[in-house]
Amino acid sequence: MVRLSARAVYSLSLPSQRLLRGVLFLFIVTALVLGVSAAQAQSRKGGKPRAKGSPLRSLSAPKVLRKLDLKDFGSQVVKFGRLGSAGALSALFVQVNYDREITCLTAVSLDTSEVLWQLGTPDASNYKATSEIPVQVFDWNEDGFDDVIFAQSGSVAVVNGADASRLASVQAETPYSIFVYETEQFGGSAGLVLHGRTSTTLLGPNLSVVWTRPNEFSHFPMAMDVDDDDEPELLAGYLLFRSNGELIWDRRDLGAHNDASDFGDVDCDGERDVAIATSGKSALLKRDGSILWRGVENHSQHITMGSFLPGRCERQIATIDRDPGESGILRLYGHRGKLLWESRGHGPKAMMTRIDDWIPQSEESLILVFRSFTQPPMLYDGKGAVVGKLPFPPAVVRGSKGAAYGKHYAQHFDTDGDGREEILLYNERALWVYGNSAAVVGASNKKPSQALPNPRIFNATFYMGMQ
Ligand SMILES: [Ca+2]
Ligand SMILES: [Ca+2]
Ligand SMILES: [Ca+2]
Ligand SMILES: [Ca+2]
Repeated sequence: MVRLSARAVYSLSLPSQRLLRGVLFLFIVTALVLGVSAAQAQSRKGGKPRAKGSPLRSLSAPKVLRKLDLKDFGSQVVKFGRLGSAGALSALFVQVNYDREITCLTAVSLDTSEVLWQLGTPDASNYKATSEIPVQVFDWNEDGFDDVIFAQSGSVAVVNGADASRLASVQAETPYSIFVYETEQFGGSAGLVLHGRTSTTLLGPNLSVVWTRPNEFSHFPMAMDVDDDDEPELLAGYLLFRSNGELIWDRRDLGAHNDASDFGDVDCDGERDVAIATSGKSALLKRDGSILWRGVENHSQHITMGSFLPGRCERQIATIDRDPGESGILRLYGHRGKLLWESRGHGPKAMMTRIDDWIPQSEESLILVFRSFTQPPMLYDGKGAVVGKLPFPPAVVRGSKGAAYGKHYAQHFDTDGDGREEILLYNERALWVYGNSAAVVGASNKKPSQALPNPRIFNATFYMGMQ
């Protein structure tokens, strides 16, 4: 490179100095432009690990598709499905009182914002939820449109999703959570699991009790076929049951309680594995219940497995740690339990979920971290880089001093059938739908995995991160 000393420059005439400075300026600008372009090209090829805070990838930038204002029926508990007489893609807003009793259900079309029906009396002060609420949206009577299953006033009821007319109900103690169990034992119809604080009960399609077992507190069951016989077993807390109620294994030694769980073949040995956030150190189990490895968390709250590092048969495991001192730590582990990276400071109430179909024609999963009070929801890739920031505005919400991101929540599925997931964010004031701003180029080579009906949506839980 040519070097010019300051003395040599100032020995030139004034017009020559200006000319030289202009040439230098153009040189620097050109070099910067070429450098950024080369870095972006390298980033797109994925050949170089991106540092945290590197430019967002052009294929993953989120944009707002629409926004719904929630008037007096807003809630922090929202379920999704096809409701109303035409089966419109809808949100069901669930208001509860301080005793976790459901006080109002409001079905709203996501396309038109029209209120399709309302059951109960809306009250804007009943927006709050601090735990699971026993309600799900699922096609219980198998007519092709979703219905609403919920516990209220000592009974479990099913109302027709078309008009909220009652289809069935049975007396039952209010469970902590309701789970739709797609077991084969009822000739193709689903059963309902009432998961309580002291027991787990399976109801048949006619809402009669099939079996009930004592259990300890946990948030939400999960169905998984551990032995590949096409009949899913039921993980309820730390107990794994066959669909007939027979106990397969008991891992109550793992920790306080099962906060969240996920399953899939992490180590690519052909057998599904079970990941559990234990309120302590995360655990990955073989399907026989034996421990493969434990994580490093103080309070593992959310856990999910995915192809965050695409192109490998093995999968990785992401967790959120509610560490009391270092609250809100996002971690990613390799399939053998090696800690790959961690990201701190997401806040004490941070949540996380896996997004599978965001980047077009890609098998790459991303991690959505949300409910941080200090920043909008972010999409992370498997190398710990932020690859998308949701344009979610801080808002003055009830209970917050001034504008903050607050206790917003997230859900995600393919709302328009283009094979890509949309992300839905909501607080008690409004619901936003976000899509990927990148254009779809060519036909998708993927089978849409996130369209409705989707077991992850009809078995949605407050304690996300799981299947
Ligand atoms: Ca139905
Ligand atoms: Ca099975
Ligand atoms: Ca395995
Ligand atoms: Ca879509």
